[in-house]
Amino acid sequence: PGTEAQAGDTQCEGKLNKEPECHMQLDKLSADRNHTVLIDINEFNAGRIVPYKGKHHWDHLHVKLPQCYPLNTMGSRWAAIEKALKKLTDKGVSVGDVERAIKTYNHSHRRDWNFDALSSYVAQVPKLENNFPNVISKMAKLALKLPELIQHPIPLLRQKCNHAITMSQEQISCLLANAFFCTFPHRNATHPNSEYGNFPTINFSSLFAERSPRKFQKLRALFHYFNTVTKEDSKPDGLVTFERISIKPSECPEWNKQKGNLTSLQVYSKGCIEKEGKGMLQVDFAAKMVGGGVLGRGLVQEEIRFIQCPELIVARLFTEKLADNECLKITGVQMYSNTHGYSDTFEWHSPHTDQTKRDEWKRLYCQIVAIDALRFDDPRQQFTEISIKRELLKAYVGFKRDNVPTEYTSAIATGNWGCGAFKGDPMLKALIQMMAAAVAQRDLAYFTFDNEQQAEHLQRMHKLLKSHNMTVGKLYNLLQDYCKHYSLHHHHHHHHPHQVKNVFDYIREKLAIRSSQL
Ligand code: AR6
Repeated sequence: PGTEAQAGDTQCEGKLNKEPECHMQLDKLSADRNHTVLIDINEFNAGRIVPYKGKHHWDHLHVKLPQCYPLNTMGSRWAAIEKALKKLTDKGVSVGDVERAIKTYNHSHRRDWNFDALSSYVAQVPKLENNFPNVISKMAKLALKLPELIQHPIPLLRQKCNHAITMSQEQISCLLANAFFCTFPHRNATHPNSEYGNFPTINFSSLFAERSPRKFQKLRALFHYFNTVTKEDSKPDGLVTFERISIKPSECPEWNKQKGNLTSLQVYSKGCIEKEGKGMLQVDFAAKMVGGGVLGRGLVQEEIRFIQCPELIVARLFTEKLADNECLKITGVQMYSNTHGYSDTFEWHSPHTDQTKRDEWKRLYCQIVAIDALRFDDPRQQFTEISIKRELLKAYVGFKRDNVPTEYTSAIATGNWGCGAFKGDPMLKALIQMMAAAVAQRDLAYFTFDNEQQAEHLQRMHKLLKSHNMTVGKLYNLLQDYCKHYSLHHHHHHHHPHQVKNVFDYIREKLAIRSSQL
């Protein structure tokens, strides 16, 4: 006994690779032309985290920091910010004081920015949960440390660049405190042709306006984060890396020529990516502008993750809109909050103590990849070669391994990517992710988010495909056949779209015919 289970069992079910177990030791932390490190590496190797010094740049390749704002007739912008924020360190400040402070250096928005949501939060939040004047005072002090904590320019992660930025969690907290107080210059314009029109917003002004239960819950979580990072005994002291990956056309797989077989797939009807997918590469069902509506009304998978792990929000400061061949990978963010519910039922629940271990660079073993699916207003658009290719490429750039052997690479934790707000078909999207994972040679954990029937169907489909030794190329061709079938039948039945066979039924029938012909 036991011999049977051993043979070729490296991919056996239930054995998905996870960090830190599958971790391959990292080289010493170092910076190069593709990796900017905002802390001093020599100091880091001696066990200390100290900001790295450099010369700031005020240009289109770097984040424009408020302390670098060119002197003008109004004097120094940073001096104005310092003066305003210092007032907030007094005892007993109100929302009105915060609003007035922010508007002194955002004078042009003195009429159009409103603080309803923030006022309503302060009026409703239990005193024990948050002592507003106290946390505001600590946040103002933290924000004021910006010139001390960020002494090296932060490159913008622009389209077509492969570049990583590593910084400390303390630096992130300071940047986020500045975002809260809306100090980042040139980041308030809303029209797409403005200087940062291709970037997400970062100043928190949108979060303070238009009260709603969602904003209330978001503010609870964010204040909990700021409370935690400003407390001496809970201040995080590790590093986080943000990496933009952009693949060249020459690196794009030719899908119909892929001879690789599908990798393992474990489907779970219970659990979620962020908890049960711990240690794996966790997919963020992203918007092109990372973080999506986190600073506004949005509150689905991506926004919830950004609220639980607010360090993710800082990516919005420097990550340009993702193109079709790009993703953003984030390593080392901490989870600060436990939450319940989803969308309108979402609630901040309690502080989360993140027990995740850290790697050699003091980053938590937590890796997230932001990939944005296509939004389908008309579901028919997705059953076309062009859409399928686009989604395959997007999933592939997210799943692609670093230069590390498969046995040291974690599995991917994903689910109904692109199938909620973006209205994709869960069956098609699951097949696409299976194909991309196969080319990347990684296993998949798939969370159906309480849908038991879907879990069953998906696991059965995977088993069927495996039993037919289905390759990525053959599956790709089957999908193309399905697209033809779909457009033909959808056309005939456009009043009854449900009469078009779904993609799983189609594949099952095709494979049954093939078997019977053998
Ligand atoms: N774990 C596993 N599955 C989940 C989880 C979770 N934590 N949360 C949700 N699901 P959606 P999209 C399932 O709509 O369609 C945001 O605004 C659940 O079944 O968030 O790609 C972004 O910023 C849900 O219906 O992703 C984008 O703008 C499904 O995953 C946009 O939404 C899809 O979640 C992306 O929309």
